[in-house]
Amino acid sequence: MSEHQQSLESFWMPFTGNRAFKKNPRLIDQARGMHYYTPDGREILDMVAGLWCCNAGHGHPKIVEAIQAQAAKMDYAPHFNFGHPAAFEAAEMLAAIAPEGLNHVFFTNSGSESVDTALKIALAYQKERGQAGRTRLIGRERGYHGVGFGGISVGGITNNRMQFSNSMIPGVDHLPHTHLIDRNAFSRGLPEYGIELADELENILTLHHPSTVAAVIVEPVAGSAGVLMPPRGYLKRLREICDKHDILLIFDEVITGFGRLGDNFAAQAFDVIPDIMTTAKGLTSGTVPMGAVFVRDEIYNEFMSKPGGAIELFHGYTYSAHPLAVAACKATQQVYAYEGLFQRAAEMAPVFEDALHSLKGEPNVIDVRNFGLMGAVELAPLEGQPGVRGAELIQKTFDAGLMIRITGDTIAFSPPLIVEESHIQQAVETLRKILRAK
Ligand code: PXG
Repeated sequence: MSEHQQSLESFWMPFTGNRAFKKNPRLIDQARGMHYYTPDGREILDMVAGLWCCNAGHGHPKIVEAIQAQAAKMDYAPHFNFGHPAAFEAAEMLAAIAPEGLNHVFFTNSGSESVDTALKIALAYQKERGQAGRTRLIGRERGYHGVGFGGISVGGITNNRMQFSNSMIPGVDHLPHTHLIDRNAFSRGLPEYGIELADELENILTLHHPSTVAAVIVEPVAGSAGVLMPPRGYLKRLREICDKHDILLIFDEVITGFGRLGDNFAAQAFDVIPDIMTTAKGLTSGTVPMGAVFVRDEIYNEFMSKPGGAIELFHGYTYSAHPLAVAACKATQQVYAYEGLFQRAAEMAPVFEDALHSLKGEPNVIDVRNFGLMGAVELAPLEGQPGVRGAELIQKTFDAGLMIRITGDTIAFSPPLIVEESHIQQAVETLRKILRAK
């Protein structure tokens, strides 16, 4: 074994074919603006914002400065029974851009922790308000809610579940996914067909009785499973059904939050307000791990209404509102606001849409879909070998100076919100060339 191969062996890489990667590593060690750089200095255009997270672009000087200054001032602060003023300021800043009524923020360190926190708050809330029988949770096929046991239980990606026996949390059902490629292929923006898929919720509720259900959790736009759009009217219909049966609606906005769809959150972009909202990623533009769960006033107040000063929620993390994350969060939110990046995403969305849809008709392209600065190009799988075509593309695009995200045979795009038209054209033309070269 060469020295080079040996040095990669200790790190068990997440969600990666370790053996294939370590035979042919794709290493990056610098990032600035829209680009990553390989150790030998090759420039890679980042069309996924790292992993859907670096919305302000890489190495923003204001965010870097804030993290450096905080590291020097106070390394760590416990938030069990003590408090760091900046954490309260960060929560207040977030409440100010949140959908109406979601004014309380619980800090975590990742999307997975945000999801588990949201599910626990939902269950505890039902108990607090005297509805202890509401224990069931409803997710959706092809949903991704991180990798905690709660998240994989409500999630609907088979591979992420089946390796772990039946150790899911009990009492979970799933709505059907919304990817109707036969009817909606090449939709621009929200697809026309499929609102009736929301009505499946009524059927699940009939089966178990609505009084047994605590919450429904969905991604407003499913990200990991290949950028699956909600059909027009679908999210509103889910909201109506939840309201009718007094069930909490949780939006997992880990990807869709912080400008990705051209508004603060998907809740605002789609004008459907959930009761709980999970976030991470863009919260700090990916610079320091952090998540935040936004909670509606009524839920928070239910916990706070009990007499006495005892602990209201038996939940929290050593690193909830870690000072470095808080500093990164505050600086990131300031950058988003001062630079108008969410607005910028909305302005670039039509350019992005036209560019992606220009790939219609290229070899093996069976769908193109987009909303805001989130998009996907789906390829026909190789006969009997789903995922192979997609996997090959990771290497081919990287060799051509482009970073994309692949799920199966679907190529996902979610560029930093600072993306310019020239970057979009470069990405699409690089991909077009690769698709044609066969
Ligand atoms: N919810 C959603 C909607 C996500 O997209 C998580 C929760 C979990 O977040 P953490 O921070 O625990 O990873 C995510 C994460 C991909 C990909 O392949 C997507 C995510 C993570 C890794 C890969 O598209 N999203």
